[in-house]
Amino acid sequence: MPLARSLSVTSLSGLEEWDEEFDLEDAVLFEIAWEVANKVGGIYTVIQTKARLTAEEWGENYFLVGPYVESNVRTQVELIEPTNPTLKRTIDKMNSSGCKVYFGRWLIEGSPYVVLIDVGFTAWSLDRWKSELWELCDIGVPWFDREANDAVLFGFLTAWLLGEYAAQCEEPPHIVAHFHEWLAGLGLVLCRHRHLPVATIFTTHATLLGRYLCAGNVDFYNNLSEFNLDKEAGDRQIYHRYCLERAAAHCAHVFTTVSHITAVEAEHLLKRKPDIVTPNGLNVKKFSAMHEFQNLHAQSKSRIQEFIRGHFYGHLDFNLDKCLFLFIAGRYEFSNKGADIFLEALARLNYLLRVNHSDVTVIAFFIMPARTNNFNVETLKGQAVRKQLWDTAHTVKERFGKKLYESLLVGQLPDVSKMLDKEDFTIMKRAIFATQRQSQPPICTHNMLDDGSDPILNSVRRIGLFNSASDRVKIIFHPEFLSSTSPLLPMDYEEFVRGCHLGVFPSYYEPWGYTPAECTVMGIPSISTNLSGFGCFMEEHIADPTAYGIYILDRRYRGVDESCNQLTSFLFQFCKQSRRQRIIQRNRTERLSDLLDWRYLGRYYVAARHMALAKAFPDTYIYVPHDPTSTSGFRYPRPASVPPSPALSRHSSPHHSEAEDDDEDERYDEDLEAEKDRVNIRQPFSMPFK
Ligand code: U2F
Ligand code: UDP
Ligand code: G6P
Repeated sequence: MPLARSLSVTSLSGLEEWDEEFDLEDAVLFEIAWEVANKVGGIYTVIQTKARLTAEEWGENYFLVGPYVESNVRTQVELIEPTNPTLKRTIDKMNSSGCKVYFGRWLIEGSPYVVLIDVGFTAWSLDRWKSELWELCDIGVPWFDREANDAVLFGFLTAWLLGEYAAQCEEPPHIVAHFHEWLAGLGLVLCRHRHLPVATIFTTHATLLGRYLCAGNVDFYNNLSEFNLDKEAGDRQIYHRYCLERAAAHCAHVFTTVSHITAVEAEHLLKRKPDIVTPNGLNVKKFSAMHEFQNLHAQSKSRIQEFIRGHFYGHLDFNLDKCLFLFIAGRYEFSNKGADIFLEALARLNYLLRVNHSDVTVIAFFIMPARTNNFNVETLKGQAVRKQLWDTAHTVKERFGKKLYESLLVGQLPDVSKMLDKEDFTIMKRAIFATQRQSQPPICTHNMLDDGSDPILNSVRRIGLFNSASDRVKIIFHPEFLSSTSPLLPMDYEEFVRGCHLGVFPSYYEPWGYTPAECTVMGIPSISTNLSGFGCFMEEHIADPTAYGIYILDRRYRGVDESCNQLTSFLFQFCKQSRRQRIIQRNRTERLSDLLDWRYLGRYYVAARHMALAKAFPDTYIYVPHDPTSTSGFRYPRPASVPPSPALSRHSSPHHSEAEDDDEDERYDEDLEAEKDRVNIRQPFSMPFK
């Protein structure tokens, strides 16, 4: 996701550079994924955000290879003639042999070149290629698995492309081909089988079996070494996909995955230990003004508040200024993403807030796409009513203003009792009557197709959080990804995240987890877990993650109920923070951005490529592994300044006013905090961890 910020950073504070002595002049890099210019999930974010850095390194010799999808090409790609003569010959040759291969620039940061292959155009070869695959490695792909059929076509076509490119080169080429995920993996297997002069890398972003097993309520991590893999894959009808994935992992010169936790999983489920972990980064740009992201929070928050005014019309019996917005977002995998324990924790939080007579109201958003039949009338009506009240207030204001003006024109102070006449009152009463409502504000914004069996709705029914007046926790389920063109909540996802107070991602299965990482670079605190790649990565690099607004839930060594209690306690602690403390915490969270920047994390991809080149072309390249102590990179020490926890926090100004939102005071405090913490971060690398 492009994270719009204004001024780019040129250096990463305190980060040691890796000194690479690799001459890549005559090498070319192909990066192959089904999600090149084609948004399906998290891999798109990886490729799209990393493109600028990789394009900077490889220049004209970097080509992304993906599927041709007309609707995507129309909006994201500028088709051009191939710039590289060898590639031009390759594409021409393929196109004259019954393929449809396009070349263009992907219109994203870094404008990388893309080679897009129309797999449907070559579908006539499917049966032939499937039988070749069977002859080659006994993998039989059933006709009804459309995705696997696409994987076969895409695999044979990418291997064709690479083979043709190698054949068209005048000098023996040095090609690196980096394949992502099982859908692209067959191309790699074929490259090795055909002995192409290609250094191959395979990155898995999750294992197929891991995802399936976890979704089925299995005690996954305690049984990693016990599973009968062939049987488990067969039972789930993914045996052929599993074979493709495992074959790619084993054939690759270099095998990588996105986190240490997925590395362990891959070792057991794919039977190969990854050679290197390549964590996912983001394209971070810094604002020139330090507080800009705080201002953006305030702006986006007020837009969410507007939506809430409409959604809760007739039931606005809580103080919007004391309202905290929490959210969970991502693929709708109810238990893998931890939506189950989030709901349970919300029920417990509701109880705690009530018995403690808290004046805070929590609104928890669930943004997870499900099958729907568009927005429901009740939610649309809410926004219409809000708009009508706004218009009414505006009309009365105009009439009031006119009378005031006329009175001033004749040199008289207005008679306040006559400023509003009968008609004004009628207009206003009518508007108020329109806001009467018999029902509670809806939980779900859409008409669900599977309402009766939907896991979120069923949990809400069970825990009884129905947005009633006495509840301190309200729930809004938006079963569609956000869009700025929505008639209901016209905000894109990035704006929405900025306006929230806390992202909650208590995943059980999460190889990396972009959502909490995105929160971090926007300065929004988040809850993740020690079963997510992101959570483990942050734990490794930060001495006291909680102080930086990175709450890491223990789902590894605790039972579900205990994890749920811990989550409730995180949420309750968060609700007890004052505005001042939240602002300080956001500043700290944002300061971690460099850690998640591709300019730092890109080095692991660089190392993987060098490793692969050295393995494939040992006469030309030598790979010297880095000293692990010098690759540990960032270490964020415990902030020396006041921790933003209500119990421990004290006011740093002796003449502090109790008014929470005294912005002057806030600025002073946060600047002081920032300065103290910055001084600490400057002495990073040898800090003992914890
Ligand atoms: C891993 O995530 P994946 O991208 O492999 O997950 P998928 O199941 O392939 O796709 C999930 C995405 O599907 C999209 C949505 C999700 O991000 O954008 N989607 C949608 O557009 N419409 C729908 O109705 C439902 C879903 C891994 F699991 C993560 O932890 C990693 O962060 C990621 C990148 O490495 O790879
Ligand atoms: N996302 C989005 N729109 C939304 C909600 C989420 O584009 O309304 C994106 C989010 O920015 C993130 C991705 O969906 O990049 C989810 O990625 P993550 O790695 O968290 O999980 P995945 O779904 O890939 O397993
Ligand atoms: C930002 C703004 C402040 C505002 C605050 C609200 O920091 O710059 O002006 O008071 O957000 O914070 P809150 O956590 O209450 O949304």
